[in-house]
Amino acid sequence: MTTENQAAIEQEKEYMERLAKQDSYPLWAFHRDGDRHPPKAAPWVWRWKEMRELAYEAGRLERIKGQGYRRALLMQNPGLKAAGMATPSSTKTMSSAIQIVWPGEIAEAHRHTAAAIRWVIEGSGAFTVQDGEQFRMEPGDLNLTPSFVWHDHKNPSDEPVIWLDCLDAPMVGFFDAMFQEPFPEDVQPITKPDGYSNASIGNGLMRSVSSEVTGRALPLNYKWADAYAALQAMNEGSRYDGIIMEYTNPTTGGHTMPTLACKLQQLRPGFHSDAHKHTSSVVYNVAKGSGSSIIDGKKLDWGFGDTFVVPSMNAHEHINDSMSEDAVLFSMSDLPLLESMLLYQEHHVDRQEVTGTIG
Ligand code: GTQ
Ligand code: FE2
Repeated sequence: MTTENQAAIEQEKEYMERLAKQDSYPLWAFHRDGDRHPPKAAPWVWRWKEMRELAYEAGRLERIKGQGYRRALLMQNPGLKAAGMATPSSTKTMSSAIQIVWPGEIAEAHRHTAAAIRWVIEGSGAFTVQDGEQFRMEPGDLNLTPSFVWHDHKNPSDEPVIWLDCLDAPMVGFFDAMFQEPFPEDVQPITKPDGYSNASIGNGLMRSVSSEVTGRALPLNYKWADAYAALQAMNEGSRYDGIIMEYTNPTTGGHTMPTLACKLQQLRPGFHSDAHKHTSSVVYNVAKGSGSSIIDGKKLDWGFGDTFVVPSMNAHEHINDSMSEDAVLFSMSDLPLLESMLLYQEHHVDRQEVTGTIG
């Protein structure tokens, strides 16, 4: 190194110190020292067997009782955890949890700016109450808790009920728009007849002429039998996803909620998808059957109840090896927000060579 270079380096160092005193940083140095590692989510899986056992244990923990909160186990992405992301999240944009509602128990009423979905995995005796209407929740049902809707859960049956919660909380937190408030009572009064919200949208085919189309999501319940029948009746699929349909917002015909898109997809016997990657991140839960996905070159075998994530821009393809049984995946993604920012991109890639495994 010449003395001249050495002098230049010293000079810049001294200059940068003066910039730091002004809370400033030179863009050229930021680009040049390009080995920064932004927190990156890893493709990952949380196994149903383990999460179910841990949920049951949480159900028996005394200390949680009466604390107005939820027996929910957040599934924390190890990539984000390692990078020091403060909120335990499954992807950069979504948090998800396995929640158990113990027999006879209520999860007290509250509301928050973050929107949530519940995807029921096991048990059929629980209800969620949303803005005065109660919804019975059974395995394979999807229930929406849109932003700022009052909600409490209850399980008057004698069997635990377990569901997957998914929230847009990391996105809401990014905007510093996260807040929450408790309802004055443990449970909210039921002020609407059963089926009220579904009736207000003519089961998805009609709209009340007195209602405004606002884009706001309703706290709807989508039944497993209806969603699965829709897939069975469908004959056109995607080369990347097999038979795939979105749970639509019936008032707009668009995405499930303003921030989250929920989909159900069927991999028919023997199906091996093509591979692609996209800017949206996806949380999956296995609804039926078994199979595998190759994500970023690593093979992940999955079966009923497993939750796994495909982070943004990770190449992925899905496989159903069974020649007799179909496989069904429920998924949730941040697609709506990416689309509204014109940031959604999708790219075809070659089918991947397997270089490792996940889980
Ligand atoms: O059930 O209301 O997993 O408020 C995280 C936050 C569940 C809920 C979660 C919540 C809930
Ligand atoms: Fe909540």
